[in-house]
Amino acid sequence: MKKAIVYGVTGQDGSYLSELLLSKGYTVYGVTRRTSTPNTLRINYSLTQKQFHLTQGDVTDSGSIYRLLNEVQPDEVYNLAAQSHVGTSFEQPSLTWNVTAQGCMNILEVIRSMGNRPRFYQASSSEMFGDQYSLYGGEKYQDEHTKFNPQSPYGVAKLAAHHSVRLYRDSYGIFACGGILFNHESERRGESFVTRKISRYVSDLHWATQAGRSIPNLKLGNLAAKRDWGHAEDYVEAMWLMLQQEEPMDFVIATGKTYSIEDYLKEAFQCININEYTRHIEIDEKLKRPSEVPYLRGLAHKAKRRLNWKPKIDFKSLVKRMVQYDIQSCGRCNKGIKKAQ
Ligand code: NAP
Ligand code: G4F
Repeated sequence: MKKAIVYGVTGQDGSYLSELLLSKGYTVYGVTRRTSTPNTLRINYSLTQKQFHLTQGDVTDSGSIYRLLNEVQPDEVYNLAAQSHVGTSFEQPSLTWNVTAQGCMNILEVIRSMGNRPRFYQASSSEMFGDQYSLYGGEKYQDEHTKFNPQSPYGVAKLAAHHSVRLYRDSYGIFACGGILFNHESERRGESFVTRKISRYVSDLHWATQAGRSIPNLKLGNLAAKRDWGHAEDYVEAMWLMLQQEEPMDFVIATGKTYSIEDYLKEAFQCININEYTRHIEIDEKLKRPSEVPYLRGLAHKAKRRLNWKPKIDFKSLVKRMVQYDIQSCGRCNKGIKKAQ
């Protein structure tokens, strides 16, 4: 039976990946930071499984990484830990660097020192491609050969980590892969990311309308940016597949289709039969970033060819799933409040 360590287990991807690994018979060691109150909501299912162990640690603390990896002697290590919010990275660049770039290097260094070296997955990001307009002057897809041009402290930190993975693979023969994943969302997406912010608002609006109430408009930043959005459940499968190959290498994981924030808004509001969504939206200049990534569209041909991977959930189904989930969970919560009263 294989053993895997998952850094960032309490996050969106960490929770889906743990479930996938458990379903494949792995023993999973999920690493979580010390928090003053529990933040294990997303891993409630994994916590009920005998083969799942939750352990405390932090990617900025090399000693804790050293002890855990040497004690567990895992077959695979997945580094999903990051300060993953691009907007926040402009406000907290040093923290973003320490966690997102240095954290990856810390794990690689421990792996380098080990006798039985585990395979390593690094959560690289399409944010590393950054602004492709200024490079190519138009809308162009991105793949493993595209030049990187990051536009945020987050993108810069992810690129440093990505290059570290390549360097340690080439220099020391470590089995390390960088999965360049394009945006992927889900019912478990953090609430400050744009898709979940919108699905939660649509749900609130639905229930407020049912109750004959109105709610304040939704404040958003740049609506013109385009993203290649997939579902996280599909994407964690690609992470696992990368570590099952004979040779370590990097892969782009994407749907190949791109949509603007406006497209997402339209689709989400249509789920509650509202076509005129603009009267519910307000542009807040403070939510616009000092530098933006205007266009992302990935081509995952290599992943299709070598991993036999392709996404199953398309854009429309993704939006519908997110909105319906929020409406249903908010509905349960409303009923709960009524009962308590
Ligand atoms: P997420 O929900 O924000 O999860 C990030 C995880 O990292 C959380 O479990 C967080 O713990 C943990 N973490 C933060 N700082 C840490 C530290 N110092 N030590 C240990 N753990 C720490 O992100 P996600 O959407 O699941 O994404 C997973 C990874 O893929 C991230 O590295 C992200 O940058 C990258 N990525 C994501 C996407 C996407 O579209 N989702 C695309 C490309 C790449 P807490 O719960 O305690 O905060
Ligand atoms: O949802 P977002 O914050 O995701 P972003 O910046 O694309 O980053 C996500 O995907 C990356 C992969 O490309 C990951 F590496 C990263 O960890 C993260 O998961 O913003 C998407 C777009 C941006 O153009 C942003 O400017 O939506 C725009 N936006 C407009 N209004 C907003 C808002 N973004 C957020 N978060 N909040 C808004 O109110």
